[in-house]
Amino acid sequence: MMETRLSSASKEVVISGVKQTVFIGERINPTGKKKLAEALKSGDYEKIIRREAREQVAAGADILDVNVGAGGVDEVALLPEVLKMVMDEVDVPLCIDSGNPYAIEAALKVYKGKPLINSVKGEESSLQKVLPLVKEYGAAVIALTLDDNGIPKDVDSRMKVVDKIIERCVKIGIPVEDIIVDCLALSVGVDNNAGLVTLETIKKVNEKYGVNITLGASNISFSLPGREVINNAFLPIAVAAGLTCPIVDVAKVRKSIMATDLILGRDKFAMRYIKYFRQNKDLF
Ligand code: THG
Repeated sequence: MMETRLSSASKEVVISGVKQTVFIGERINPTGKKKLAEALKSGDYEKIIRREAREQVAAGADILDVNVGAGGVDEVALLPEVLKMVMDEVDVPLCIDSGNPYAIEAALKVYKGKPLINSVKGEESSLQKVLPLVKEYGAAVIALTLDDNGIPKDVDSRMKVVDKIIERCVKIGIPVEDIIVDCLALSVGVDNNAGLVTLETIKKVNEKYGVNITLGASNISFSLPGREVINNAFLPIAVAAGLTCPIVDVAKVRKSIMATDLILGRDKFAMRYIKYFRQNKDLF
């Protein structure tokens, strides 16, 4: 089992399957958030960004994902500005979330510490643009199990994408422990096999490479009612299969994952769970 080490200006976070699950906070992302999208477009985003950063860390986020991809914004200019603001507000490692390699590079230039780049895909153009940045800046990277043809429906095709990305990383000198694989959750409301394919891919990646594994976990419940209960049913199974650092709305899933870590023998004497319970009785 590999360890991925990420850092902020003064803090290190270690991700590993034998330790507690690491939470990557998803909320600095305009997807489905009209207010944040408008704020990013108008330039009047300081209050909302600082608040989302502060509240997620208070809710237990170990790492924050930062995505400013709203329609009509200049990500190359905006991503480093928002990143600087988040670094000024909280001292946790950040996950630089953009499909634009120029925005990723601009963000890397201002980042203090070792960040996580989100993400590289299995297609040539993405591999050629993103991997040299990962290497040059000594970052870690999320490898998506998809390519030009979209998200493969079956486990073997997703594994082929994983094999390809890992081979290319190793070839240019990126350590395997700095690759975090995203096995991709799709909605079980759209395809009732989607959960099984994701879980099976997680197990295979874990067995074959022992690398850390992430997921945008809330995708599992997209288009369905009562999303929170579905997300909270899915996450523990995925953690048992090998998921080590989900991208989540931390406040909505922390309880279940703390209980999951306890059940999986990752919480000695249940100290962490009990401490959390004592400090947050109102949540139980
Ligand atoms: N894999 C990787 N990165 C990712 C994803 C992934 N980054 C983006 C996304 N998927 C994960 N982040 C989010 C952020 C928001 C939502 C879902 C995933 C979301 N927002 C609510 C909505 O759309 O209804 C808004 C809720 C609110 O207002 O609080 O669902 O898969 N590597």
